[in-house]
Amino acid sequence: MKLFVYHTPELTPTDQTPECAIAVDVLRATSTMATVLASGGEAVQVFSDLDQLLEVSEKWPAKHRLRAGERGGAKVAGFDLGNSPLDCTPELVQGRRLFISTTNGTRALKRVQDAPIVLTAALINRAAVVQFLLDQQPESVWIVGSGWEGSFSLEDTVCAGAIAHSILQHTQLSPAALAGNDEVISAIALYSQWQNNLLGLLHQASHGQRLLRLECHEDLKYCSQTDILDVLPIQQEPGVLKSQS
Ligand code: 3SL
Repeated sequence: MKLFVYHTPELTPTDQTPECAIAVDVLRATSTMATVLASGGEAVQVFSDLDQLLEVSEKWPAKHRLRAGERGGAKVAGFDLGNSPLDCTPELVQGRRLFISTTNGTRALKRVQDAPIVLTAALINRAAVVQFLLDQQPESVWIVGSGWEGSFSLEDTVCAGAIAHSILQHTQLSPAALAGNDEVISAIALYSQWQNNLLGLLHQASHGQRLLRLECHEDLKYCSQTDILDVLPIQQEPGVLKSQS
């Protein structure tokens, strides 16, 4: 297995596709997706465009759908939810499909949706993702951070590092043997430095600070936890993720 880390969707090569692509948006899209599926949501369907989301979800029975829209960290007017994982309780999401569009996270997923295997990862479901990689041994794996409007995000790269670090712990591989690019080594270094204070790192992150200004402190706390959900969001058809059982 060769692992590649890309800090943003824009940095991924346009002339190649990996066997397995993993989209990461710790704050907060992929944390929300993992939470919805762990809470019994039927599926998560992602859209870059809000109008398209409304059009497609309109064809779905109202009692079986939830519409989540986020722009600039805030809930889009008229949608059921914004992008807080804490709103996705089993009572609310059980048996329903979440139609979601967020500023960066859904864009990252769209960028890699043609890969044969597409997963989403966050710190909260890191162990499930690592277990899948260890079991399936895909030849090439891209971890793609969502970043923020084209630039690097600490929280996505630390999650990439958490995944790589855990793979190294479970295998005999050396960092150099696992790494397909230098970003993997730097992501491992970032995680190694902050692994005991991930909440502290999210407080340093520019998007973490944006969310704190929006009074989302509890979201940061929740998203900074590792391995609390045993759920693997895996793409079933382009843009539709379900939990692999
Ligand atoms: O950019 C995104 O996709 C979001 O996850 C942003 S936010 O955390 O909902 O503000």
